[in-house]
Amino acid sequence: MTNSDFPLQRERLVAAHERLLGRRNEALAESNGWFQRFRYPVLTAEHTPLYWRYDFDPDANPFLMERLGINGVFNVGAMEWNGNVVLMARVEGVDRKSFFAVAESANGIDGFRFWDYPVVMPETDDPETNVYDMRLVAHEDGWIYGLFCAERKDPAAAPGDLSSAVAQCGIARTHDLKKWERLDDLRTRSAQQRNVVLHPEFVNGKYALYTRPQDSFIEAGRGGGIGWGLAANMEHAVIEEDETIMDRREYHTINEVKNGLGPAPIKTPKGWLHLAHGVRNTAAGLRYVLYCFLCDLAAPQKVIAKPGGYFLGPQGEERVGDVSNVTFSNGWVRRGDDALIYYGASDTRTNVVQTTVERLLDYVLNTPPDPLRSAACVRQRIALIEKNLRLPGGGES
Ligand code: BGC
Ligand code: BMA
Repeated sequence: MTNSDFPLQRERLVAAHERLLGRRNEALAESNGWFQRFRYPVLTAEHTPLYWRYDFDPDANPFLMERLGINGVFNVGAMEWNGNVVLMARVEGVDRKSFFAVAESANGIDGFRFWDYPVVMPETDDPETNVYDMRLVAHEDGWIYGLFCAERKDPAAAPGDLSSAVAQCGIARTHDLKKWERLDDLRTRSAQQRNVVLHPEFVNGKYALYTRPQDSFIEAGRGGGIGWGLAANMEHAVIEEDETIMDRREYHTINEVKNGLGPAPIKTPKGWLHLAHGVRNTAAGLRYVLYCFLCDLAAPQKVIAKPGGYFLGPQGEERVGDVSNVTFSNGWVRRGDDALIYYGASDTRTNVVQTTVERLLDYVLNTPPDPLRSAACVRQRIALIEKNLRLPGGGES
């Protein structure tokens, strides 16, 4: 059968896609001074090239239908690239498998376009089923590393259990973000690893890795939080010792159930600035929020400042998606004093907030820590209230 409307339908499709890619983003009114939110996501499933999804051959596809749908684009790694911003997106097909693809923009706030092809990531001898959440790091050894979660069905799963999985840290490196050399998966003493991040500098001549030891696929179990360990090389990366837990999970906080590092830290004169995610349980399921902390420049595993509570949580439309109530970040970019923070909202789309390193430092250094008990929180707030009420005009005029 033939479809005489095919050319017109195709034209409309392309025009609508171009309108989406060309849409300027709009800064939303600021709320708390920590960052600036924007009206539109920077990447969604609809941003992926049409030729990744449709078959444009009128004979083979007279109805001009999608042949390979995309479910979501979220949890992006990020870096500067020839003066532009590139995002290493987790693109998830409607078949639930994720893959990586690079999208580039001049200002990092709108105008993101995917490169022609997704990343062809080589497999190891033990091929994983799914890959996701890549952290991109330009290491001082001269390579760009991509560390990501490589997930395989748990070989020990009981017959009929088709959900139990083993998460490990996949490692690959590149010079051009196109041709990737796959290295061995990271080996640690922990049964599971997700959210592993490479520190951008050598530490005592070794590669330093932020880890997240877990007993099982979903439960942290004895895994106490964000870990830290050293590896002699990246070709066959092994953390021989038990990882040091540098940021612990705590009862009745935003990271009670689990936590994990976001992107690699930003180096500032006052310390290594970190963004992480914390997960707590609720009657409506897990809630993922982002939080910040600062580490010692000379001893990057030592936390020196940690504000209480979350820095950024899902809000409005962001709250709803494939996995609702989730903000997750594995990518940010420093451009001069500006910082662009990318985050996946509810495992569906990618959003950005803009701030400055100066603001982030002020935030981490001057936001009081979590006092861990209601009564102590009230004392903390009263100290602020009293201080303000002593100011001329009660602090409000
Ligand atoms: C999903 C991840 C998720 C993990 C734990 C994986 O199968 O792809 O997005 O973080 O399960 O829930
Ligand atoms: C995880 C992450 C993310 C995801 C989140 C919520 O454990 O690794 O991929 O955004 O769960 O599903």
